[in-house]
Amino acid sequence: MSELPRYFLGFDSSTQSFKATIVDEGLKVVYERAVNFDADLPEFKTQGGVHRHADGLTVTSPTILWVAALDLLLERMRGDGAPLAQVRAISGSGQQHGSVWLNNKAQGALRGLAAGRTLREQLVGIFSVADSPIWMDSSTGEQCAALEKALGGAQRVAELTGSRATERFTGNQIAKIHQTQPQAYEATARIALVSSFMASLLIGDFAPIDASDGAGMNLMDLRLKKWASEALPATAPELERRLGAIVASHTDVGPLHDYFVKRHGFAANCRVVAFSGDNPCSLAGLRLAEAGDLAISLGTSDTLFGTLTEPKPSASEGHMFASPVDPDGYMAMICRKNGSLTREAVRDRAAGGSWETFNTMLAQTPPGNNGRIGIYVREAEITPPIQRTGEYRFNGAGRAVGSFSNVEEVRAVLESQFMSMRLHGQNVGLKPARLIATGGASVNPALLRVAADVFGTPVYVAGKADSASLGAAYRALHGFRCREVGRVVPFQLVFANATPFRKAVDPDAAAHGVYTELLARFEEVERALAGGGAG
Ligand code: 5FX
Repeated sequence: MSELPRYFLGFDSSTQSFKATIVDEGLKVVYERAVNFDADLPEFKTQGGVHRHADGLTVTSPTILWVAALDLLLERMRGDGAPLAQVRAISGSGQQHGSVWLNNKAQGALRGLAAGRTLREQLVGIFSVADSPIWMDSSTGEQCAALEKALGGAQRVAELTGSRATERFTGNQIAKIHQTQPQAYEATARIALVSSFMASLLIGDFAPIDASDGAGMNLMDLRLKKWASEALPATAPELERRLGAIVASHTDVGPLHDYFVKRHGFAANCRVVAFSGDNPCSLAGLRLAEAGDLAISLGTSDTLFGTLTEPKPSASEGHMFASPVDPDGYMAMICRKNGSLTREAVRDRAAGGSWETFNTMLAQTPPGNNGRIGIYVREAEITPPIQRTGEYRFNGAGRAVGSFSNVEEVRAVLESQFMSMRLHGQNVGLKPARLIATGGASVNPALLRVAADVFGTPVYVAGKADSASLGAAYRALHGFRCREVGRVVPFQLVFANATPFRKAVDPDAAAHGVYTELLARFEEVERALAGGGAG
């Protein structure tokens, strides 16, 4: 009797959508599908998956939206005939830092899920805070200052947790909720991350937080991978019992709940592997194994990341996380908030909303834009921290100017994004030998050309733009293998036979030289803005 193929499913609960990718044991993608929050679940009235609040700093998403999206996506998958009954393990990715606030009815409701009713109907009453603060929130400046004061400064917080106190990081969001909604905090039995919450739905119980996503909270001792005993009381009282355990990212967290077997047609022996953050999952999906392999993810936020054997925490920028694929390793990352939405705003204004026109216009100016530098802060920026939104332009002589021509503008936005990533990546120990591009914007060759020239390295593209859900599927396979043999299997063995990435573009040495020369002036301009000055 021939055995049926075994499949591995990765979910990605991202800012704007919920996606699924299924791979076979040879890592071939056999199925993909997505639900878009704004378009497919319009009753939640999100824009780009989120609600922006009137203060301009607070950003949340209705938590029940993610619950509804899981059932909707699974219904679509079943309708498509996706091989759900042959999925042997599921893992997932969640937008980092977002928190889910569960009350004392939550665990019972999760355990008792009945297949005859939707998740949304059964779980609508389990939240102590209905709207999850997400990574775009920058409203916790006060709480960050208090944490740094309590722990002995920014460098000390970075040494302990991997990052200085950071506004979107979950611990500071927890401190804010404790201070502003004390009754809701009191009524909270468990605080989950988006990642561990989605895993909780699947196992029908509270799922642990994995060490890689746990590092994005300012609460975990980065080296010990345990809750940092000094950080917890400086954040909120009786926090440890509300956070549950931290596990290594490859850990099997339990069997799939019967709800999904009965309602959606999974097999009863399907396992769930700890979910992790979207950037950690992308690191897995992009198979970043060699030092010098850096990923550049071009999405709602732009991130640059790679693996390190020793963390180099910095008080001024970037983040160190635990590796999602090696319990002894680390990953370094920088995150820019002004990514796709900022590029698109310039495209809409200067190139009539068309990428084709944008690319044609880009070819009309030389690399370096004749010394022009533009810094576009549509949203308060994370790297470097620039709170004041606005657009800042400087001519070749370094003087502030009010505007650029349209062709100069399209080049300026890309060059400043990539120069900023080069500069700050270098500051956190990321030394590029090649870049692997992913995310929605990685399909644009003109954009990759600018990246290659700025960094001076070839740029490869992952076949699929969506590396987070793919990485989650790889991690499902990795966790499944580790459980099968009862020890940690090197992640490299999981992808040993996968098709290599395609090289999209080689750098042009002359153009790279122009950017290297421009970088010192770019750094000065950026530093002045981050320090509160403006053009
Ligand atoms: C990383 O620190 C971030 O805040 C973002 O990249 C989110 O993870 C996007 F989901």
